[in-house]
Amino acid sequence: MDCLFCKIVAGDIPANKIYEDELAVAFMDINPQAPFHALIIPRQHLATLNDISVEDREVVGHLHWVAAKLAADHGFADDGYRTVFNCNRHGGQTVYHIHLHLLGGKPLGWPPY
Ligand code: DGP
Repeated sequence: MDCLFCKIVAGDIPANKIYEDELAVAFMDINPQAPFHALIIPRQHLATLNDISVEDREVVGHLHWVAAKLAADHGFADDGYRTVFNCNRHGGQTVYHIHLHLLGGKPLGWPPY
């Protein structure tokens, strides 16, 4: 499958990986939008949030658990952070393998426009 993030999971394309387990891989975003900006992705290919099924609930929930763990491990859990899934064109999705953005390390603006 010609998927950039599947290639990062497989190790065929380098990435600054900061966490891996049986379900998920996390690595630093190549174009950071905050002092800390990681992407947390499932090992399995799921193109968009619209493609998840009831069987995928565990892995999608797990991505959030990894986000909270990384925020704690990197020392910004108490200050706070943001997690975001972008979906399709209006959501600003550019890579079609779901990824949870984890942004932290500064006060973040809202709303995002
Ligand atoms: P989105 O717009 O939500 O689909 O986010 C895609 C993110 O992926 C974007 O913030 C930049 C990041 N990205 C794209 N290509 C690469 C890559 O090759 N390596 C890494 N580490 N991040 C990438």
